[in-house]
Amino acid sequence: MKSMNKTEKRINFVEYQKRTPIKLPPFISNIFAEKPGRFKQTDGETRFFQYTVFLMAALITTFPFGLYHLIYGSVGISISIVGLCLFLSFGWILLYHGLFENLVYRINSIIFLSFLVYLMILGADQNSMMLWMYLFPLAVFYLFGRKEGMIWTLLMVGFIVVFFFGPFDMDAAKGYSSFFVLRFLIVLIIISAVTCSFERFRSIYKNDLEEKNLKLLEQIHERENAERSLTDRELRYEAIYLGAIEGILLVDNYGDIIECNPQILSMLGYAEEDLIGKNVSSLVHDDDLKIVPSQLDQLHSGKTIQVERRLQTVSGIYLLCEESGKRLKNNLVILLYRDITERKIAEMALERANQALDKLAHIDGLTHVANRRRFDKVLEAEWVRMYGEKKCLGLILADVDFFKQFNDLYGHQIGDDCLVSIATALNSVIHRPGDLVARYGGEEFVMVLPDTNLDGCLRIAKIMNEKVESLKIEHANSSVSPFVTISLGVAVLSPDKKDNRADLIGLADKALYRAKEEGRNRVC
Ligand code: GH3
Ligand code: MG
Ligand code: MG
Repeated sequence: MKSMNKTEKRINFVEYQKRTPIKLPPFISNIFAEKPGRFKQTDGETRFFQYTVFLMAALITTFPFGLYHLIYGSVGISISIVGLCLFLSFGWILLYHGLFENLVYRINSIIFLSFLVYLMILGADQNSMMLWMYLFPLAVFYLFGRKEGMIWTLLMVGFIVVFFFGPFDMDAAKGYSSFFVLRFLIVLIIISAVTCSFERFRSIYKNDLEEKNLKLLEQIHERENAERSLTDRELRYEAIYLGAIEGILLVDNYGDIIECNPQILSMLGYAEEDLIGKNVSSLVHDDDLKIVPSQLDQLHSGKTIQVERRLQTVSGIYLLCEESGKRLKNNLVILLYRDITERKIAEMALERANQALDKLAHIDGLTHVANRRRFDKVLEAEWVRMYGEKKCLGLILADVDFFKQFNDLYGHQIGDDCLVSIATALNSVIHRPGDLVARYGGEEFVMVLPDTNLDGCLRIAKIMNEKVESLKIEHANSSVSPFVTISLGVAVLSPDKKDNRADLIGLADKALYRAKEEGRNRVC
């Protein structure tokens, strides 16, 4: 088998120790154990304060006593007393650095108890009388320590009682008078009471102080939070203000500009110092101010506004802007300007396109009079209007005579030109805004004549008939005239229902049919 080398052996020993630590009896191991919380009846800070008080008291009462012995009495006593003082001071240094706290307190307890025993054995001579004084600060110290201190103090009291009044009849005890012992016990009790109440007062005061501290900390924390959120908000506002695509003006009661953002400067071309102090109305086009005067009064009354404004740039040209505003605190008004010039141009182009589209949708492509679709709409609207106004609505249907033959003879192109000429002629006859000429289909036209009685309609139809013939468009294949002619059917109705306008078309169609039957180129 391979033998272990030195390091391995040492490691094994450490391992062994870890597994089986040296077991001491509990009352010994407890003394050396660094158990946190054994003295936790008061906190470390208080105990340190107690120890300091005790040390001061001990040094004041015992140290001079030790020096006295060094000069006049026994060297042994003086060395032990001075040594004890040094030991106490050393303990204080350890506590000051937070070292071996429990050990220091516990060794002290043992030493003082032994001292007490030693004192008893010394008997009642003058020296030991002085050493008794030493026990007072000890009591003070332990009573500060509350529960644990109480135990030690009771032990001490018990020891004294047994020593003096017990059944042992010890020689050492005989030297003290009962008065001295009683006096000692009474002083001990008084000191206990005083220190206990002092400690209580101290803890109340401390709690109060801690509470105040806590409140103060909370206030500081709240203030810090508020400040942080304020700076956050300021940053956000700044970001909005600087990064906005709108030009922003901050104006006062009179409309004088007191603040502006970079966007408005680049929109108008002004330098900041030139814009600040100007009145906002001086930037707006005069005509716009005439249409919508300055909104400041409205804004100050708390309303929000939105108007279109032309703003003059530094070079004199105008930007079309959308102005919106709102009153802020401190009588200030924020005005936002969005440049809508391009949007407006696009809108206008769109409107024009829409109008063109609308025209296309309602105009006949060949003759440029209204188309069938428009006719339907107008007829519907006028029918309802006449129904409401209890007036009559006239309708004329016109059809080109022998147009098939015209096409056959002259060709469709000439036919189309002929239709355009007829449409223009028909259109030239009507003058009232409500009248309409529309291409009904093929070579048929229709005229809507609101608020026109039968006589009026017949007269217009007659004029149309004559006007077309007077165009003198040659038609060699017509059997009624050497020129192109039209036949017209007239109908007039006073609408009695809202939706029976088809009757009117039917009547006009019948009249047109009769005109054709009766020989064409006429009005029926
Ligand atoms: P009438 O009405 O007198 O009875 O005879 P007509 O020859 O006009 O008869 P019909 O209504 O049957 O003929 C319509 C003709 O109109 C048919 C077609 O050749 C011609 N027409 C219809 N629409 C157009 C058009 O847009 N352009 C041209 N050039 N001709 C058209
Ligand atoms: Mg026809
Ligand atoms: Mg015809």
